[in-house]
Amino acid sequence: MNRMSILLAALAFLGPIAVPIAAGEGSAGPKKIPVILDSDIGDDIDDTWALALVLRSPELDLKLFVTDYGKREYRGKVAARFLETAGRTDVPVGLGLDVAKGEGGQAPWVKGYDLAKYPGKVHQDGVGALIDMVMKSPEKMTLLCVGPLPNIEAALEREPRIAERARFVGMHGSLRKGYGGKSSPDPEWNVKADPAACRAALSAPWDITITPLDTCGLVALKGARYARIRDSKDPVARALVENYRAWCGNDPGRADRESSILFDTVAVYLAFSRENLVMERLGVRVKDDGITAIDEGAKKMDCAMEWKDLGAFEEFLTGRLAGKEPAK
Ligand SMILES: [Ca+2]
Repeated sequence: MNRMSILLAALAFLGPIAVPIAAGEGSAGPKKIPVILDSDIGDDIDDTWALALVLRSPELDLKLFVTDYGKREYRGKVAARFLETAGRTDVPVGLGLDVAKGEGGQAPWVKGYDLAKYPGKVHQDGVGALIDMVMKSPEKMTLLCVGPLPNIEAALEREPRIAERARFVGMHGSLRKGYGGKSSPDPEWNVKADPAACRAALSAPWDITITPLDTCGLVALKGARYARIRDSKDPVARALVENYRAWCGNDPGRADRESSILFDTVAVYLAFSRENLVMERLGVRVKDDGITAIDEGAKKMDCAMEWKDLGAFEEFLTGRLAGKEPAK
């Protein structure tokens, strides 16, 4: 062996140890995927689980968090305090469109938190920050959207070229199944809350991947899996459980037993993997009543329609969120 071949052999030997490997199909290799998370965090608790999963997924590089669907100060505080707890104040927080006022179930967790003191950047024009981030990114940006979509409609109007420079991954719709695995579709909340905005996002000329209720509506952690997260000492897991306890409000026992339905976590997973999912390429039309109809004449998108192994996904999610394995 000459010196070069010894070196190559050594690298080949060290490779799996020294180089982080991105897991799952759909990832291009060890390079991280740049993502912007557009979320209605602070209403249903699953957005907080989704943010935790983004922060605990080495495949993803969170570039910006943007609050969507109003309540911008409140949602901004939940995101900022969560990022601060996770040691990720490098992530800017953008405040999205002011389409609704108020707070939600996680208000006790941010009582007294001053958004102006967030050590990272806070953008008052979150839609503008999103557009800038997409337009200036050297690589195609992933817009990870887990709420109603007023920001995305506004961003497409202000700068249509974002559709050439980003792909859309979202938790939207209900195609063959409804809430709780029901055998007919429902108007899914993220669509029904603003059907016109959803139609704008799901007809823009970008690549689209969605998890409708057909798959995301079935994910919940119970028993030993949930207990690993509930009892974890990991700071992100602890912040997650604190938020969940606040959100459970007058049913505190629920946070001891099990998670709620974790819809949005499936969109995060789809940003880097499809391994456990059966994907179909379908035309999807957004109707005014919030129904998303399969329509071969409509814009085609990759839809996660069934689980190959839901248990394997729940185990994966638990491992990511519980942090280090507890000592046996
Ligand atoms: Ca959401």
